[in-house]
Amino acid sequence: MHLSAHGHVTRFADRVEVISVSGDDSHWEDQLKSGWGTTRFFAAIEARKANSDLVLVDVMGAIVMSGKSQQQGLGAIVDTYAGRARNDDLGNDVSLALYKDMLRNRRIEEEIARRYTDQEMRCPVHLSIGQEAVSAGVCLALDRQDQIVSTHRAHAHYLSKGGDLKAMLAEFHGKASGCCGGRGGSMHIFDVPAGVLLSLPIVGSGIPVAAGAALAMKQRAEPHVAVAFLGDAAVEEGVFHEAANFAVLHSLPVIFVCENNLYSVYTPLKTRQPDLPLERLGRCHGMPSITADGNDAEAVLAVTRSAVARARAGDGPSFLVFDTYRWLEHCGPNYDNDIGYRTPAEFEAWRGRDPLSRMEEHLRNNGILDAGKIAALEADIDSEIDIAFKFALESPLPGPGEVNVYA
Ligand SMILES: Cc1ncc(C[n+]2csc(CCOP(=O)(O)OP(=O)(O)O)c2C)c(N)n1
Ligand SMILES: [Mg+2]
Repeated sequence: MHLSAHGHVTRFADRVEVISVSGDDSHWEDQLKSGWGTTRFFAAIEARKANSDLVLVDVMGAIVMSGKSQQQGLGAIVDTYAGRARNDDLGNDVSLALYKDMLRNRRIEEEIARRYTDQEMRCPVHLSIGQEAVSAGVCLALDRQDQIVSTHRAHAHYLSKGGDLKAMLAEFHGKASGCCGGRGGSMHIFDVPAGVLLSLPIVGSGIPVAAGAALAMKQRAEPHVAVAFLGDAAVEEGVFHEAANFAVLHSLPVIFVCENNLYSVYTPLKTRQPDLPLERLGRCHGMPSITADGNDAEAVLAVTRSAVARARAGDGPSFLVFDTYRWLEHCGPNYDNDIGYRTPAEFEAWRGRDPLSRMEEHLRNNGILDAGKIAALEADIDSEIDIAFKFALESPLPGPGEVNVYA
């Protein structure tokens, strides 16, 4: 068997765990820990010996292959899995799709930031610049009929899932053509046909809605999954734990995606939580839980695919933690590194791990992208953005007749 490393992907290396491999199988342990640790799939495998069985489990804990060590051996098991993994290999098309999605979201949000001081958008904006790999990787793992529920920081989730850009920008401008008829603003964007069920700014409040959507899917025997996006602050809300418990109990097809950008507004995670991995909070409810590099769209995609497969197979929820970093201020278009709640060194370290540049470098190195192709992609995106802003600016405001009186 020959396994070729794909070069740049080393991120799951710390997930490789080989327990009690002995005798004839010991050389596979070295393979898993070293050579294969640099390939994107084999590094995602844990090999463990349960009683006399050798078992390979994927990153979400699902058993992908098992066999008696004497009869089959770990090598044979891994060989078999290798065939399956190769069929699943991400490939350049997928990497390019992730890149395009991140580039589009980056440029849309940069343009929102640039135009914000025009005061035509009168709602708050929570930008995700720096965090684009999470929405790109998660949403590429989903089908259109799968549903997501988002937060106050919703733009990238909405766009990656296929939400309509014109309706989003019109909403930011308070226009009747906005996705909420101009009355919701940036924190209430939704697009049901695209599977963006809703976004909600009350921290944690979307989580049970996603669990409810998953319950409906299960009751209707639909093969879909629901995703709850949440920030690191939302795991501190009781409702996260209620929804997690309910989802595990009823084996719901829901994935809890925690975007850990280390801050709740200005308050760092380390002053809010003990120094323990956030993923334990999913595991303690009894669901497979994992932390991955949230600035690596391919890693996000691979982990999410595994969770989606579990959910579609009826095996229940998963908790995914993606470590990432917001570049701009919590709310608004500016950098706020001068106000002292985070250090310039921390910011620069994270900016050095820019998910977009990392993917660009990978694609350039593989001969998929060059300066000309990037410029062409940027021009297409910019023209789409111009058209959408023009639509938003020229759309009428809602009339008095569209006001609903609830009291
Ligand atoms: C229940 C509740 N408490 C407080 C707030 C005010 N608030 C808005 S966003 C936010 C921080 C959320 O942090 P996190 O969930 O980590 O998401 P991030 O902003 O980092 O993306 C807070 C405290 C709120 N909207 N809802
Ligand atoms: Mg946060």
